This record gives sequence, C-alpha cells and structure tokens, in this order.
Amino acid sequence: MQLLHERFLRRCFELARLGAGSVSPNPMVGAVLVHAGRIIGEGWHRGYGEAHAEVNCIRSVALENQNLIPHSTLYCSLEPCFHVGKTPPCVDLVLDQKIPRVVVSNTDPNPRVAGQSLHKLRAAGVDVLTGVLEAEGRWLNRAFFTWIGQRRPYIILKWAQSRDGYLGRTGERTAISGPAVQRLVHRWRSEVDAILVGATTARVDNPRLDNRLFFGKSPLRLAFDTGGQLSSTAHLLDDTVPTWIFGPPRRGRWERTQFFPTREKVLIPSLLEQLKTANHALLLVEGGSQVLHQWLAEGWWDEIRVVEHERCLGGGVAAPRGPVGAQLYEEYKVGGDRVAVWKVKIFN
Ligand code: AOF
Ligand code: ZN
Repeated sequence: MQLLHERFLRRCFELARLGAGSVSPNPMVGAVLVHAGRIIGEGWHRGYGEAHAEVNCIRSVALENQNLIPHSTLYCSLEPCFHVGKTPPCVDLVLDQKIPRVVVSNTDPNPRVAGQSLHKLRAAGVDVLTGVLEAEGRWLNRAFFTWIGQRRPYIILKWAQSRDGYLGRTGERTAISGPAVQRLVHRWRSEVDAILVGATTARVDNPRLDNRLFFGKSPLRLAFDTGGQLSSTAHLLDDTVPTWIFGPPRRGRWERTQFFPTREKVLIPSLLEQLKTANHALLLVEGGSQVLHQWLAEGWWDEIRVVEHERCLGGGVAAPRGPVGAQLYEEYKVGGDRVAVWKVKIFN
C-alpha cells in the first residue's frame, strides 16, 4: 500500500514541478485523484494567484467519472489550504466533493494553514494519511519552506569551474561549460525569481542574464555597481528586462531599470530585504569570484550548484574552495560537464 501511495505522490511531484518559475512565492503543488488504482484526475498549481492544484485536479475529471469522486483517494503533495486567499479553501472542496481519503506529503508551513486542514478533514471523518515522502516534498518546495520559515528568499550560488579549479582567466570572459549545460543554466534562470552578478562580472563578462535557451520567463536581473563603473552600453543597462542596479542612479529615461544607491557594507541584507518586499522568493547568484566568496564567507546560501568542465585552464581566477557545511545532494553529467548540487547540511 505504502509503495502505491509513493507512486501516486511522485506523480504529484512531477505535476507540481510544471509550475516551476510561475508560482513563486507560492509552493509548487500537484494533485492526483485515484479510483481503484486508476488515475481519474490530475492538476497542478499553474501560476501565482491562479487556481490551486486540487481545484484543477477535480476540474479535470471526465463527466463519466464524476460519480466516482466520492469513492476516490486524493493525493496532494501539500496539505490542502485552510484559508480564503486568492481562491477559496481547498479543504472545503474536498469536503464538498465527499472525497473519503486524502494522502499528503507535507503539512503546509503557512501559519494560516499549519495542519488545520488535516485536522478539519479528520474531524469530518475523512481518512487522512500524511508524511508520505516527506523529505522529497520538502526538497521540492525548499524555497517555499525557507520563505515561510525564515522570511527571506532561498539563495542558490552557482559557478562553473575548470577541472583544475579555475572560474576563468583573469580580466577576460572565459567560456567554460558546453552547450548542453548552458541550456540547463538557462532552465535554472527560468525557474528563479531573480539573478545576481557582481560588479567585476558585470563589467568583464558583459552578461545578458536572461533566459534565451529554454522555455519560460527571464528572471529579474540584479547587479552590483557601487562604483558606478559599468559601461552605459553594457547589456545590463539595455532596459530590455526588469533590472535592479545597486549603485548610483544614472540619468536618462528608464522603464524597466531601477537604481538603488546602497552602502557596500549592507549590500546583502538590503538586497534580500528589497527582494522580500517585491515578493521574490528565489535568488540565483551567478558570480563572480568576489561575490561568491563573500556570500559563502557570510553564510548567505542554501544551495550550491557547481558545473565542472573536463578541460583544465592551468591558471586564472580560483574557484571557491569546497563548500564548508555543505552536503552533496546529487551529481550528474550533462554533455562533457559534471553538475554537482550541494545543500546546507541541516536542511532535511
Ligand atoms: C493548496 N493548493 O495548489 C497551493 C497551496 O494566495 P493563494 O490563495 O494562492 O494562497 C497561497 C497559499 O496557499 C500558499 O502560501 C500556501 O500556503 C497555499 N498553497 N495550497 O491547497 C495549492 N499552491
Ligand atoms: Zn488551496
């Protein structure tokens, strides 16, 4: 039975992931309705402010199967919501539909829910099973758990290094990773709310920081320019994508670019505070060396993604040393490159 529950919950996770990049700061949620071992409905939370997974799941049930709903099991990656938010409470939908069994991975940490729905369902006689594949569910929604638990964005540090541990040659843009991993990095960009680079990278690499190689949106671009040295012809100042520059304001008409004059010392906390105010819960820090060292040294990270190319550079800017306090979560090959994902030891 447990294996069957896990199978359907894994399907919920798969569906939930389809919301990556579109639902933040909400969680990614998937729901599956099962009758006698057969899936009769599926749904996921598709966009922030839109219908929840459970609603889309019930809506997807074919007319001829609707009489089966009161005899089915609802699988949900997250506890159904209890509150009236942008949509009515999902817990009432479950009760209205007379669904007799609910299997859930995680309790919703949102204080407006926090187990109250599971309690209400049980009190109404619904058979509730919770905590199935709990660690997987928490990992899937690690940004949401951090957002609710610590009231700050989830921070991913990312860098690419040569096999002998260099980020690039000093003072010049150095292409390290292959085309397959570049596409993956653009996918990562499509899934986060904001992406940051430091002043040197902004000047030397002249990055666009948008998502051109994968489906979906481009994130908000953030760059440090406290010295005001970024060239006015830099891609980051092209005003094509929403961009925040932490540095002195520049003259001209700006539609999508905002300037935040900020003191060097309070850069990180003030940046995180601004992101929080704008409801951005997921930040990708793409370098370069100074920024990565600082964020690592001050402990401002939740996850680290390292892309390692098989080639050696023989010298240049050294990549940060093996992340302290990190635990390898997964490793895989993409083209000729190796991707390693590290997570904070205490998470999960
Ligand atoms: C669910 N199913 O698919 C999601 C849930 O602003 P709202 O109304 O969209 O509510 C957002 C909150 O609802 C969010 O913080 C989380 O607690 C819960 N998300 N709940 O039953 C879903 N996305
Ligand atoms: Zn809901």
